[in-house]
Amino acid sequence: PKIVSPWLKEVIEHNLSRPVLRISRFRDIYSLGERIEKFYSTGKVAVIAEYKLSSPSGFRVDRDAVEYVKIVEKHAVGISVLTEELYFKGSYRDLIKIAACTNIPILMKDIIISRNQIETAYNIGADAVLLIASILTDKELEQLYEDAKSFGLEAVVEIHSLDEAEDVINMGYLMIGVNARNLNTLKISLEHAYTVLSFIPNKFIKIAESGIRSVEDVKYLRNAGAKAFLIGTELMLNPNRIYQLTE
Ligand code: IGP
Repeated sequence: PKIVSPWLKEVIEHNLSRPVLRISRFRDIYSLGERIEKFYSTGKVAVIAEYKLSSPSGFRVDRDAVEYVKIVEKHAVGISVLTEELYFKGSYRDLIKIAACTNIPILMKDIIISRNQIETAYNIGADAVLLIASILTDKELEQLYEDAKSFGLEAVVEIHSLDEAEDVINMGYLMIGVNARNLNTLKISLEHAYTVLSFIPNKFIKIAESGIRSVEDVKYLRNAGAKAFLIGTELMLNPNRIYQLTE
C-alpha cells in the first residue's frame, strides 16, 4: 500500500492482520455491473444504498441492518456494506446478515489491501469489492483486481483525482467510482466529482460516490455521465428518502 493519512495508515495496518473468515458461501453471485446497466438503459435511477454506522468525518447513527435493507432494496440497484472496523464500525457480521436477507448485488466496502479480504468477501456473500486507487500501487491494484475476478467477484475501482482517472482508464477497469470526498482531507466537492466524471468516457460504468443528498445532486452528477449513485449518510438518516431520490 501507499503511504497515506494517519487514519488510513492505522486502518491498513489493522486490515493486514485481519484473518480470512472461513465460512462457505451460501448465496449466488449477483452482478452489480449488469444491474446498473439494466437500470441505466431503462432510465431508472440506480442508487447503491450504503449501510454505514459511523465514519471518520464524524457521522454516527444507530440502525438495524435488516430493517434498513428491507426498506431500500425495493428501489436500490445494490447495497454497499461497510466492513471496516476501526473508523466505520463495520463488521463482516453485518454483511452476512444482509447477504442472508437480500437478492440484490452487495458491494463490500472496506479499505482492501490484501487477498485475504477478497477471499472473505466471497465467503460471506458479497458480489463486488471496492478497490481504492489512491492507497494502492498500480501493481497491487492489478493483482487485487485479478484476485477478485478469480473468485468471480466484480471490483469497483475508486478514484478521486483526474490523474487517477487517466490511470484507471488506461488500465481498462470497467467500473469506476468517483469519490467526491478526498480521503486525506475528508473534504467533499461535488463540482470536483463532476469534472472527473465528465473526463471518463461513457463506455465505463461510472459511479458517483459521497455527498449526494438530494434529487438535484443526482441530476447534476447524471449530467456528468454517472450511471449509479452511492449514497450512505442521507439514507442511513432516513431510508425512505430512496423513494424520492430514485423518482
Ligand atoms: C457514501 P455518503 O457521503 O453518502 O455517506 O458517502 C460513500 O461514498 C462513502 O462511505 C465512501 C467510502 C469510501 C467509505 C466512499 N468511498 C471508501 C469508506 C471507504
